[in-house]
Parts: sequence; structure tokens; C-alpha cells
Amino acid sequence: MTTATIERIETRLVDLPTIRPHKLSVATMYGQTLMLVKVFCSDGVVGMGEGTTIAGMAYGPESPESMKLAIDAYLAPAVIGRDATRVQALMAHVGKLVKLNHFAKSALETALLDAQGKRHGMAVSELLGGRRRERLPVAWTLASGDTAKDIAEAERMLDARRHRIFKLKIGAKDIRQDIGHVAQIKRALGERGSVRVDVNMAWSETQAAWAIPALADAGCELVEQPVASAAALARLMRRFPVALMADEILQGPESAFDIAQCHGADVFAIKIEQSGGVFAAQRVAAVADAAGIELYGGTMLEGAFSTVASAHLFSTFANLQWGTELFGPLLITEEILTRPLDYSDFELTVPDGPGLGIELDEAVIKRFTREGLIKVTRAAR
Ligand code: MUC
Ligand code: MG
Repeated sequence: MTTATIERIETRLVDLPTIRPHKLSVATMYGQTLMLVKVFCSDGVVGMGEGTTIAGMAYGPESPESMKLAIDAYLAPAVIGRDATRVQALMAHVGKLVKLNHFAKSALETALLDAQGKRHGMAVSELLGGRRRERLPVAWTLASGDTAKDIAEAERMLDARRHRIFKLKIGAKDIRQDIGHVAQIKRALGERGSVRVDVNMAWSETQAAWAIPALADAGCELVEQPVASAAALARLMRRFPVALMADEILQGPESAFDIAQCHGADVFAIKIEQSGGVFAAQRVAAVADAAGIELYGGTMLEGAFSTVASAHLFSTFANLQWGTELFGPLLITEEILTRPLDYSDFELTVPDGPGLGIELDEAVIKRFTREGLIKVTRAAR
């Protein structure tokens, strides 16, 4: 049996520009910070993971900085010297010592899975029981804040055959303006592109009750997290036929169970970071399947490592009715991999090499690493 222990763990923050400002109801992003974690094992295998949030702490309680601190001070000391090949046992051990911190745990678990896959010459999807599909449909988010610019961007995506599912970020403006924006974009795209919206919890229940039928009339097929509360979303479910999706209220398997119990959403946006890692996200999907809730592969606008970890997991799902939005690497100006991911014909190819199946371009990353912040935690000698 293979034995390998964890010898050292390195974390760093990498600040990358985005191709344009990305406007959500919670914040406008001008760049993306990746928290990269490398796990060095005694058999010479190195695994790589990533944690990313949206606009620092504007979206949720963790930030790239807090993830780095959590790993440096707590998660790394908890796993160093232990058996690197027992990923689930390691993460259960971490879970006893560290509450919540889902994003930090996801980054570490991704690195452990990457290492385990490389060790056995298997893709992460195969470690998870085997992929059911090689390619995943990928939506694009239109979030420039300007309707004409969004239409032009969607046209470019259609021409390039990169995306034909469009998610519109709304909720920051007046509701009537938002509905006009959605209607104009859908009218311009017609049957060539599908249109969904993400409100990122910006509306009250009464605002949502007014807006949802108008969005349906405008041709919107899916409304993501219109309100903050799970109870309000469940009540809206009883009132409108348009599909409603849970995102922010899904914080791992237990919350998934609570929502499923009252059939509080038609669709779950599964995110590995928000769930607490790949295995936790797998359990969220199992709850959804058991409850007859449909699945969508969500993103935290992650860079390549968390995006590909998500892709490996989503490729194993029995159901993925609403496709994915794994476009994060395309929102960043820099290519951080030695070999870019294959986005073509409206889909992403799931890499099939060992582990995550991708390799970091160290020279690029070095240029964007935040000064003085690389931290290495080692086993005591
Ligand atoms: C979210 O709320 O779903 C996904 C796409 C995007 O533009 O933002 C994210 C986060
Ligand atoms: Mg969302």
C-alpha cells in the first residue's frame, strides 16, 4: 500500500486583473485574487489547490487572506506529518479542529486530491468514481453594467462558439431598469442564446414577487437567489412556475437537506468552495438528486485549479440538467497554465491527466504573487 506523508505546505496570494469590471449586486470586481496552496509529500508528489472569493468579503465571510491565514495557522499544522493518501480521513481530522472555513478547506482538499491522483496516475474524476461525460456546457456571465456592451459581448461569445447560455447579474439597479435590461438582451439574442439571472439576494420577497413574472415574460428561464432567506425562496417556489435556483443559502450538505426537505428550490448551484470541498459538494448533489432537485455547476469565479477541480466533480454527476458556469479562468487576463484549458463549441473539456491534469505556469504566477506573503509550513525536525 502506498504511504506518503505531508512534508510541507506552501500558500501564496496571487492578484490577477479581470478582462473588464464585473458588476454584481454585492460589488464590482476589477481583479481576482487566487489563494494557491501547494502540498509537498514525502513521495515527491506535489498537489495544488486554490481558494477564491468574489470581491474579498463582499460575498461571504471568507477572503483569500483569511483562507491563507486559516491554512498557515491551523489547517497546515493539523495535517503535516500525516498520511497524505487518506484524503477523507485527513479532512475529517481538519473538520474536528476547524469549524466552517469552507473555502480554505476546499483549497486544501483540492491539493490533496490532485496529489492523490498524480500518485496513482488517475484523474480526480476517476478517484471520485469515474466521469460520466468528457465535456461540460459552460455559461457566460454578462456583468459589464451596460446593456449595449452586454449584447455586444454575448454576440462575440456566440460568434466564437464559446457560450450560448448567458447569466445576467442584476439586483444593483432599480427593478424596472433590470427587467428592461433582461428583456432587451433576450430580444437581441432570440433563440440563439438562453438567458438566466442572478440577483445575489438583493431583493425583498415583495420585490421578487413583483419581478419574477416580469422576468418570465421577458424570456428568462432561471432566477438565481432572488432573496436572501431560504424561507422566502421556498414561499416564492409555491407562487411561480419559472425555475428558481438556490446559491448563497446552500452552505454544505446540511443546508441542502433543509432546503430539500421543504422543496425550497427547483435547482441547486453546486459550488465546491461554498460546500466545503469536493466531497461535501458531492453530498450536496446527492441530496438534490434524492429530492428531485435539478443541478447546476456553479463557480466562485475561480481560477484554473478550483475550476478544474469542480469540472472533475461535475463530470461524475448523474444529473447536470442546467450545465455549468465554469468560465472563471476566462475572466482573468493572464493564462496561468502551461497548457490552456480547452473551451470550444460551447463546452469545457475536462482534463484527463493524473490529478487535476493541469500545470501551473510558475513564471506567470511569480509576476503576480503578492510580495512577502509566501508562507511555508514544515514538519518539525
Ligand atoms: C454567483 O453568485 O453565482 C457566478 C458567476 C458570476 O458572475 O458570479 C458568480 C457567483
Ligand atoms: Mg449566484
